[in-house]
Amino acid sequence: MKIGIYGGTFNPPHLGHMAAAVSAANVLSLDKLLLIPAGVPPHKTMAEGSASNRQRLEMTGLMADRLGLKIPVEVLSLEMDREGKSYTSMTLRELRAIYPEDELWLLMGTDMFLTFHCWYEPEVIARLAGLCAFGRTEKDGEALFAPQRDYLSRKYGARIVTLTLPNMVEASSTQIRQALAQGGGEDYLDPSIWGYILSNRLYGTRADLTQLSLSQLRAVGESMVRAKRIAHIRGTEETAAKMARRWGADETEARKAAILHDCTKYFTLQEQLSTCQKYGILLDDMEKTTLPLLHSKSAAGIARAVFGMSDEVVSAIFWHTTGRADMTLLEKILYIADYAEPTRKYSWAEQLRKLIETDLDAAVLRGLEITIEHTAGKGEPIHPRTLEARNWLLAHRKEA
Ligand code: DGI
Ligand code: FE
Ligand code: FE
Repeated sequence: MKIGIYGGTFNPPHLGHMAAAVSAANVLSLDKLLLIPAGVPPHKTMAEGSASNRQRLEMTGLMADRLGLKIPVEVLSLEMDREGKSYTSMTLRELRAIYPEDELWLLMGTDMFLTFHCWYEPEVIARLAGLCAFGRTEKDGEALFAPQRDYLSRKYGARIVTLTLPNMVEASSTQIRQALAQGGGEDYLDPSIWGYILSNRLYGTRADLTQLSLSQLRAVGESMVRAKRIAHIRGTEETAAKMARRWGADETEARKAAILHDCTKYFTLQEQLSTCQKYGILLDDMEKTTLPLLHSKSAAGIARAVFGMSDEVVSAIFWHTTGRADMTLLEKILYIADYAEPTRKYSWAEQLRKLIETDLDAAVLRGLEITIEHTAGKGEPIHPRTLEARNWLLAHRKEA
């Protein structure tokens, strides 16, 4: 197995790191990638708003998920956990013990590559791993790399691969932190990592979470979920926005409801229950034990208490999984945008996409029926609110 090892302070991880990791994984045909945030001495983390080790670890976890690689990408805390001085040669010795048979490749930027011979125990590093250096800009091409490559391979017998990443974002974490403190920086960051920084008020960002712009709210919401759910959430937002224009609801409110509707989807049962308790949301017995039903409740609690959403938005999120009798316009829009959005590939989704343009109640009714069939098909109990929602529409909806 070929294993890439990418260390850094990741303070914060930015698009340059991500482009480098993806290119190296492809060029080297890696089977696995390890991301290793460096330990930072405590005195260096004292600056106000600086990220803690745990926060850098979490941001690196977001980066791992957002790379979109097909291979496993793991985040290791071994350097952060180490007491005292920490050297790459120590890390490689530990990894060699875990992976005795595998081919290790150490990924590094130009600066690191050019000073490699000054590191602690370069001969140990070169014996345990191949070196993969990537130029940050077109400028650090062959002219810079070639002499060092010859020197290191002669002196240490190092195996070396160098690559230049064209069109790569040229930015350093230091510059990005400065930009963040002045209200910018998002152009250099994956949206989820920008959202994580805003919601944790890192690097002097000082966001008021109840007053976020739509793009900030979107980023913060995305930072709470896995990469694979983001397309669904964006699709739901655009569908809800279109429906709001079509049916006369407030488009911004529809967008906010959609952005947050699944933000707690990956909470564990315990996290769902404690979030609901924290925000005073009462649950019935079925909800307490049915994980898929809980995320709408916990997300509504967070939408209200953390993000200061209006009652209309909170209620749309609260009812988006089961629906209820006599739903508001915004509740209907979110309920059915969730099913009709473009990434839903079921055959019924195409039918719903037509219905949401012509007959809103018929679309919601169809969505409820699909849920009931689907849930019954899995042998799971159907929530009473779902049945009430359907029955209410059967009794009250005006035929189009
Ligand atoms: O969160 P999404 O996947 O985007 O969609 P959603 O919030 O509508 O959740 C769908 C899940 O909820 C799906 O696994 C089915 C489940 N669900 C919806 N209504 C009911 C239900 N599960 C039970 N047991 N009873 C229901 O009435
Ligand atoms: Fe949902
Ligand atoms: Fe959803």
